[in-house]
Amino acid sequence: MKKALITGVTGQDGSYLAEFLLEKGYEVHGIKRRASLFNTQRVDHIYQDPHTDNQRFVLHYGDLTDSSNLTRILQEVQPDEVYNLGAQSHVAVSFESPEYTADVDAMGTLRLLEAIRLLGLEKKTRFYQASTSELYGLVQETPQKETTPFYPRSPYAVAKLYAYWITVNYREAYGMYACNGVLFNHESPRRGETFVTRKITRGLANIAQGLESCLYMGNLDALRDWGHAKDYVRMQWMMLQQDQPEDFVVATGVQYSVREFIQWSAAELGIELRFEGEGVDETAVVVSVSGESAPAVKPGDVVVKVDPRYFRPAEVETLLGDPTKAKEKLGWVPEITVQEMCAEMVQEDLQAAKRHALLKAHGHDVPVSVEN
Ligand code: NDP
Ligand code: GDR
Repeated sequence: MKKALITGVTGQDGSYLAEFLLEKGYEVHGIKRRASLFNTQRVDHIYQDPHTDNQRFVLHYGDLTDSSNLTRILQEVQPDEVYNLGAQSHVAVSFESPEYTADVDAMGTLRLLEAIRLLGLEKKTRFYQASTSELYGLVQETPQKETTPFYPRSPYAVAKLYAYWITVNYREAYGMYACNGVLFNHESPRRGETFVTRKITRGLANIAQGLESCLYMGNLDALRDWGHAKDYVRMQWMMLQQDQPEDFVVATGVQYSVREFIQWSAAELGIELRFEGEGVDETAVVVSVSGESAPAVKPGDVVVKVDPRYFRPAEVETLLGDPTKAKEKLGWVPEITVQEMCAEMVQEDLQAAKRHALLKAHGHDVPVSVEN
């Protein structure tokens, strides 16, 4: 039985990858951080009691800032494959916490690679690094492919640039099977609440149910190539099953704006929106409402406003990936369209908002967290 170790197992991708590898028959080990509240919601459904026989999903406490603990876990598990998905992954937050972001995202990658090497696992353990389209930043070529030059635009992207190159370096210097997946944005109902897609689907679902009144957004003109996390974790695994390690761009090859994602999400709730005004004065106004999903909304309501606090000190305006290499060499094609994904996310957030609204109607006024 193959063994995999996943850093960031409690995150969006970590949870889908753990499910995927369990289905493939792997023994899956994940590193979770100690937190004052439970932070395992995304993997609770696959949790296995350590007191049962044949446990195939095992969680270890650990942190990418602590090499002694990474070394101990690697020594204990002796994994065939390591997926380094753990990161301070929020671009805007990286401007607030640049040093921590570098420690986790850049140095954390080095700590893992070095631990593999020092333990003598460099010929046994295959390594996947969660690299990112943010490396392209101020884009030098469109669409972006494996050979496109990088121009990172945030402390997050600069940290990930180090991680990208240290992964290449360990491959070239020590013959490790180590590779980078340069993944474009990928989302799902499990996406963190403060990334733009989930902020939109959750915010509009809450507004539809009367739990919030307005969604405050940053740059509506940003263009992204969005895919579904389920499709993208499959590719993470495929990259570690080749004869030779290589880096791959993973993308859909289609881009849309944040404004379009807002329109689709509203439409899924039966709300037709019109964008009015320009720049910081731009708003989205309700034109009409149909169906049962949005009882709290009426024509003329302003449901989206721009708030400059969500602008970034340096923005990545446009990203569009070219997944040709992934298609031709690995036969990878995304199966879920961005519109299908958006509908799935809205429906899940709507169910949650309805439950919340029901509690509220019965006097249980649980506050809605709108921090973003
Ligand atoms: P999430 O933010 O959902 O998950 C990040 C994970 O990293 C969480 O499990 C988090 O733990 C963990 N983590 C954070 N800090 C540390 C630390 N100091 N030590 C150990 N673990 C830590 O990200 P995604 O699942 O969306 O992304 C997975 C990876 O892919 C990340 O590296 C991200 O940068 C990268 N990426 C993501 C893309 C996307 O569109 N989703 C695109 C390209 C790259 P906790 O749950 O406790 O917070
Ligand atoms: P990104 O994702 O920065 O691309 O990083 P995010 O969803 O945060 O932003 C995408 C674009 O939307 C614009 N935007 C807003 N973003 C947020 N979060 N909140 C807003 O209110 C808002 N309004 C507009 C942003 O300015 C940006 O242009 C994600 C992360 O998952 C990274 O870890 C990963 O590496 C990259 O995707 C690929």
